[in-house]
Amino acid sequence: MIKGRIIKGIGGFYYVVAAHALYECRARGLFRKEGRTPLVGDMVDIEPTGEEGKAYLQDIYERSTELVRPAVANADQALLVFSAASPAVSYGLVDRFLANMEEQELDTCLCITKIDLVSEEDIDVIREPYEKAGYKVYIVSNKTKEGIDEIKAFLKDRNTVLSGPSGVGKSSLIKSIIPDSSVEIGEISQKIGRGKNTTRHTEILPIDETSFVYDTPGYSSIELLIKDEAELGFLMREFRPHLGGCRFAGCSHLNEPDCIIKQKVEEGVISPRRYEGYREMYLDVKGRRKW
Ligand SMILES: Nc1nc2c(ncn2[C@@H]2O[C@H](COP(=O)(O)OP(=O)(O)OP(=O)(O)O)[C@@H](O)[C@H]2O)c(=O)[nH]1
Ligand SMILES: [Zn+2]
Repeated sequence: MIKGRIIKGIGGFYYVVAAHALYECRARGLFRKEGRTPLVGDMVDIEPTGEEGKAYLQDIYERSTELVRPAVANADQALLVFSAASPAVSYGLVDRFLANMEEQELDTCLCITKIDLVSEEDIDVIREPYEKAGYKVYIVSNKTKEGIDEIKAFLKDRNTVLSGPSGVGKSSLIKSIIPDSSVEIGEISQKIGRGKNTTRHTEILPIDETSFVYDTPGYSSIELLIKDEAELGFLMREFRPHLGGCRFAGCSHLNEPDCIIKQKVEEGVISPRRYEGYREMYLDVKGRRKW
């Protein structure tokens, strides 16, 4: 028996790196009976079958974290990647991703790519709402390599989920960090300005012995994990210190009088952009619940 890590799962096979070798593994039938599903990121015991590069997945170690979206184990932080331009920032997607990460209690930082395509003023406009909310925002260019060293430092000795919409430069970022990695870089389709979704499966890539990135597929929409819109305020980092300060206990922060959140937006403490994101998510969750 050897201990390893699941780095990829495709079509019923799990790819496990153990003792510096890659094994294609089938999970033993018992997992299904026990209702356990191996996840990318799981530390596992495998038993080589005797055939070269093949093994059986025998046991899964206890997970330090378990995410639903993306479905991975043992990640300890996330980096949300989005581009300053081409494609333009989808603020709605950023807010949704952050809300899901807050719900799953995974610490998240932001990374704005393609800063070589816009002015410094443009970058400040994009990053400000998130810095105000309390998020660390990195800015990088995969072209000039500006900001890459800071990302390397952020990734050092951690298991980091790399996530973001299609075409924002996640694969390029990995190439900037690990120049000899084999990830594919898709050409943006000029007509629709969107990526080709080159990455289709989550895959763990090693940066060094103790630093790993979880490269996840790009997306064009995100479903919120929460089912009750009343919880949404708690997922907004910058709302939290003020919650409880509204006149009404169940304040939705949308139309009620004497709402501390709306007051903080007016005072410039909370960014109007983030408040708008909150409003959209609130109405979305509420609308879904009716069905
Ligand atoms: N100018 C500029 N172009 C970039 C930068 N980063 C990536 N690109 C380009 O953007 C396009 C998409 O890059 P990818 O790295 O494939 O994007 P991705 O996020 O991995 O895309 P998916 O696999 O679809 O999720 C490619 O044509 C890259 O050359 C950057 O910092 N500056
Ligand atoms: Zn309120």
